[in-house]
Amino acid sequence: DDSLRANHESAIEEATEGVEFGAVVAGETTAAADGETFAPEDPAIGEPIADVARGREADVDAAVSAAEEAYDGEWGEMTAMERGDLVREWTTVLRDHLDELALLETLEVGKPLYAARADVETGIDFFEYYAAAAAGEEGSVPDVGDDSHAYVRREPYGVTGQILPWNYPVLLMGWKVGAALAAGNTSVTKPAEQAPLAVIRAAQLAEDILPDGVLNVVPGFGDEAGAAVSGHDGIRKVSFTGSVPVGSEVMRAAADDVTPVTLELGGKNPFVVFPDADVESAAETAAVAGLYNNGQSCDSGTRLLVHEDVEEEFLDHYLDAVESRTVGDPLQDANQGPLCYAAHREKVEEYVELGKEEGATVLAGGGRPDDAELDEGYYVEPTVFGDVNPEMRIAQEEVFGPVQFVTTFSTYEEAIDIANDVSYGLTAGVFTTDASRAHRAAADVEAGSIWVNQYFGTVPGTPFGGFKQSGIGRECGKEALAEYTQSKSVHLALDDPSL
Ligand code: TXE
Repeated sequence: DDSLRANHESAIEEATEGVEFGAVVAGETTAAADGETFAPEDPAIGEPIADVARGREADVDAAVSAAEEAYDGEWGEMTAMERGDLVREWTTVLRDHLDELALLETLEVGKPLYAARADVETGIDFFEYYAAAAAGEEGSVPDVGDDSHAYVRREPYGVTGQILPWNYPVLLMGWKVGAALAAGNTSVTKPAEQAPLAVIRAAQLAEDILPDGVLNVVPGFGDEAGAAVSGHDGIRKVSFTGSVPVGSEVMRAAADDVTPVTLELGGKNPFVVFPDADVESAAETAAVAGLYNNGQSCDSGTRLLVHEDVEEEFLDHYLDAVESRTVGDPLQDANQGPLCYAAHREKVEEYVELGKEEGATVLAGGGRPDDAELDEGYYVEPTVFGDVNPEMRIAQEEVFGPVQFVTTFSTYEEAIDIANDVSYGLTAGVFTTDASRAHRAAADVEAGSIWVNQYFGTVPGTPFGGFKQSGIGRECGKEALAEYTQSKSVHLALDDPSL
């Protein structure tokens, strides 16, 4: 039997055999304190993958105690170089287990294997980057005159908390936990309830390398384990990626004991094609910008703003690119698998219906793929809307699915106005062969990252984060290390040198 279902069932067996998906606390995998579990689903077949410990407040408390002890112990005494050596040792083991981790992500997120591998590898790259970057930090020595000497130390917070979404589990673990540990903190991480498996497994692979309690993972639901992390008074810094309403809630919970937060809250990102652009290349890039990871990316380029003179040429190439994408079994490396979970597909489908009701025209997709084998999974066709007015809800709200729209502009000012007229400001694409226009647009568009004649270019060295409601603070790059440390100024009086 080589049906999609049979292949997934045997892949689930292969990926989960002999693994206990518990909480990882103090270097050990344990059941939840009350013994309860939950089971994330494989969205390609709508079946549970494995039982996972359902962590709650008591489990987060235990993890915070373990993390405090680790911070007060040998971890707190190590140099950045020593910590980095251990993290790098762990990344060697992670790379040895790349296939296993990628398979888990394919099963829990629904992303194609090739993408899961690429995403997990990127996460591992981030751990390595931070290990090296932290070792290269130098502090500073300001000039304060002859009578005094001053220097600025950067110190870790201690125990830090990370709340992860489901779209890029190990990659975002790399962004957040990588920076936290490299900067000298210990961590308590809460993976998303839809996708905790690869994160738990990655943490287990550190059990013999990192000192106990440095890296803790407590799986569970947002209002249970998640709220216990954001409201915990032993956690001195919280980093969260997810939706705007939950981001505000995390911030409110953290505010009670004035815990600093880094929030990354999604986007509704413009992709602007000026009339002098290489239109064919822009069109092909646009399809990937909107459809990679099924559009379930905070940095998806979903609002295609195209100059009216090149609209026809753009649409020709772009719709070809969209229609040539394969939707199917993620284990067989289709371009797109299912959406991550049932309720999420419902949300995406509601937006597709809303777009139709608001009067937009469906230029591609608009429904579920017509393939009986895919009926059990949470699939949606890549969907493109035309005749969209920028005021419509589908033009303003984050859909987080394979849904893009095309609208035109006639002047530079109009393009910038539309690009900026949303509550988000995470990323933007600018397509032009005019260098001056590229730099001007890069300055005028309100977003934390601008990509010119390319899309998706986040590398470890460049900061990533949002303007406006897309968030607070920055991840990636040295800014992330700064967010995971606090400065301390030290002043020392210099005596008169006479003997
Ligand atoms: O996010 P949630 P969901 C957007 C995207 C998506 C929508 C909903 O538009 O359709 O959010 O997705 C934890 N206290 N993004 O429901 O609920 C939760 O358990 C503490 C954008 O997945 O924000 C999970 O670990 N934590 C995005 C994490 O928060 C809580 C990535 C995210 O869940 C909590 C994902 C609480 N009260 C979704 N409630 C991006 N920025 O890339 C939930 N959580």
